[in-house]
Amino acid sequence: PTAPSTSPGKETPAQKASRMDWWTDARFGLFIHWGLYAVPAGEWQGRRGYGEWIMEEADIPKAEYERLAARFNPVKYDPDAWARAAKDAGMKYVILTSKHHEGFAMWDTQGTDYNIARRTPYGKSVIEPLAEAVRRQGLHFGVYYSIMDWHDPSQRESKPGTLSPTLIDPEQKARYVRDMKTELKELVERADVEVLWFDGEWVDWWTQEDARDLDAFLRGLKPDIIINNRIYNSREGMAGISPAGMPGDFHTPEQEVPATGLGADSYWESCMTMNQKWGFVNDSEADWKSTGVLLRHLIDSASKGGNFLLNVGPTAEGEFPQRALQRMAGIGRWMRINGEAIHGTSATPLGLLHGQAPAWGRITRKPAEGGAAERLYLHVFDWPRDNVLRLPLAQEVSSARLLAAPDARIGIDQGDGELRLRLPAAAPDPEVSVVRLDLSP
Ligand code: H79
Repeated sequence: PTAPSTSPGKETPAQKASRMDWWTDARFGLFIHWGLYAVPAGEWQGRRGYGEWIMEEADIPKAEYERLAARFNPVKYDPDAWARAAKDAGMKYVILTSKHHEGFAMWDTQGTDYNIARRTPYGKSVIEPLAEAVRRQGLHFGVYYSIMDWHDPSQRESKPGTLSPTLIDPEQKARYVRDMKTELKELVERADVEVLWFDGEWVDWWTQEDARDLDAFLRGLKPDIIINNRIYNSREGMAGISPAGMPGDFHTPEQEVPATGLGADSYWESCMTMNQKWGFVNDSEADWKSTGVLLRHLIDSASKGGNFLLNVGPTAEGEFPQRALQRMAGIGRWMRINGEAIHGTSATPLGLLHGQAPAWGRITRKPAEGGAAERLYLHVFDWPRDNVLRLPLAQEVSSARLLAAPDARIGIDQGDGELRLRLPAAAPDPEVSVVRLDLSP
């Protein structure tokens, strides 16, 4: 169970639920990792296999890395096209990297002159334009922000294998934290940021007191802001789970969907790449997950009560890679027919009996609302060989419909605490077919 996000006593679980309402309903968002690392695109001095960690992993000196800025000129950047792609994929929010571990700010900030407006031929911010485009599509907007900064003078030159740079000097740290606040305040105010997605918090100098102070500062700026758990240095591994009682609005499993979810009272979001890296890299089709695999991760997350944040790494010219667009379009085709089985749904105990998801697929649920019956959505990953889907359900079913084939006949047998659905001989959807069950009150 997750503790209330703000200081205990300031917000009840119901108040938190109401603040988190749009985010919980959304279930599906777009992550965008965009920074100077898109220029080398994963390759340095003839060696490949790097990603957005290239500065650290290829041990590039600050002065040399800075020169990438002169080559960052996203003349093809079309924020409306990005926002439309997100909307068409069925995503409800977008999180853009404002500043990754490399320390390069993607907006025109007073906090550091190491920013896109000052150092690149492009010469202007990319953040506010995306925030505006995203809102024109009716979506929500947030930013990623790294606490660790490989460029700032407060933090030593990167060394290979150094995940945790140590501060040189306490005065430098005080100045750095002031600059962080300047930057975050600008972002919240200029882009009306709804989610702050922190990362790089594991460095040894980032204390709980620092985090509490920043947390209070941000919530003071915007009381209904949503902040991930990584504002606090408390993560237990890549599973992204903070201990109970740790403030932060949601847990952040990275590159995985928790096998059994994280419990009914907890908020979480699994973030995942389509390929092997978060930033843009020159790679090949073999490095990419298929549309079907990504779709199943989205459904899996929703069925366990969590969100799915799917990442794209745009090129330094400002375009989403074709492979990313193809996958987003494929998921979007599925979502246009089956989106009601994702958006606004929650987990059901039936979907994780004895901690096990059904062998044939996943289940999401919508409570009875405004005259509508309680609904269960059966996401059939593997079509049953005998065309009969069995469910341990005693509650009476008033209708069963395939979202991809509303006119197809489904036979309903119920008895002995079991529901048996006689399905058509073939799955109507090549990826995942969804059966909508209306339950009698
Ligand atoms: O921005 C993307 C990546 O660049 C960044 N997070 C996503 C969203 C990231 N990916 N990998 N890492 C960061 C590696 C971090 C690994 C560790 Fe740790 C940091 C291992 C030990 C310290 C955090 C704390 C994870 C385990 C304990």
